[in-house]
Amino acid sequence: MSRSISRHLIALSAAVCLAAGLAATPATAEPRPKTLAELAKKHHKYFGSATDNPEFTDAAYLKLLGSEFGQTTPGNAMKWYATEPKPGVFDFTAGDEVLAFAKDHHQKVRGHTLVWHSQLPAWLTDRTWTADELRPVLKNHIQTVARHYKGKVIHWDVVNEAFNEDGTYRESIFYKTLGPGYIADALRWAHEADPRAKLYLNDYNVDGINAKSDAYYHLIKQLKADGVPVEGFGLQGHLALQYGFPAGVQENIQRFADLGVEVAITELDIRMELPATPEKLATQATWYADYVKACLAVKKCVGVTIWDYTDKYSWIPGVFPDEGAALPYDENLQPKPAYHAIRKVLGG
Ligand code: 9MR
Repeated sequence: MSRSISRHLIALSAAVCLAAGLAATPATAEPRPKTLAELAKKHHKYFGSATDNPEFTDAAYLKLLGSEFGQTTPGNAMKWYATEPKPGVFDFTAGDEVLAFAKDHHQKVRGHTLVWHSQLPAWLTDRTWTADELRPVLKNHIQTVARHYKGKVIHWDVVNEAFNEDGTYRESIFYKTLGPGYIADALRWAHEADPRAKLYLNDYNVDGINAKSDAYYHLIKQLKADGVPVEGFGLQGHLALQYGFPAGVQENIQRFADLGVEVAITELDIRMELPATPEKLATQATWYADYVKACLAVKKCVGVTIWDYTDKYSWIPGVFPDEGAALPYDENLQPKPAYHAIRKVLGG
């Protein structure tokens, strides 16, 4: 190759590189904004979103789920009806699908939930059980599911929604058949099956200090005194603008931390009566910020999960007619004021 041709080639390739470089990073480009996951990580917390398997066909939805969030919780995939649809016959397909997505996107996963009065298979609820019959069924369910997901979930919501609003035990099939000791048994059995997952009790309307959160406070204190492996308390955080912001959220989180358990905000959403107005969306944004702030203020509050991230897939309209707009992204996956408020409180 002659010297002049090679000089031309060098000049040409330099020009191509320059053009490519300019196209990739124009001189005016801002650095990529940090994701909620990255912002939360600076506080040593995770920021996550629940998800559900039918949503896995929505590519635009998945792109944000996988990029913005550092943690996910399967909304339904690990519940009893899904994991043990027939007695002793287990199906982990849906849960495994969520786990595979989370693994690909370096997300932590919360296991939800082993023992709950709702979304049980008919074979369990359509008959009566004696304690001697139900106990081994419950143990086998907990241990088979927890063993399958061993090492893959950071937490288990072992018992979900065990109390009524007034702090009395919910009369679930488990309570009625086995008595209150089913909670300690469930925690012990789950711990045997997956000793490293942090074991949680989880409920709604326990954000502030009230009769229901008091019941958990006393129960967890007793369980710890008895050496039962309870390691976390989950505040679901399903709020509604029309009921006001719960009083004492930070104090409540702190009192559980002081008992020696960690706390997670597990299912945060803030619904409103429709239509959503700019005023309501602004209030919602303040509430999201205030709730996240309460978690940031307590070292043992380990992270926040919103109960899916877009109004497109929120459970609210299906359950509360004429209510909705509960999540930080709208139905077109566009961020709402709440999203910007959360970013700000996380330091973004
Ligand atoms: O998000 C879940 C929704 O898809 C189900 O239809 C619903 C059935 O009750 O459960 C939803 O999740 C619940 C969670 O598992 C426990 N806390 C309350 C949540 C909202 O109902």
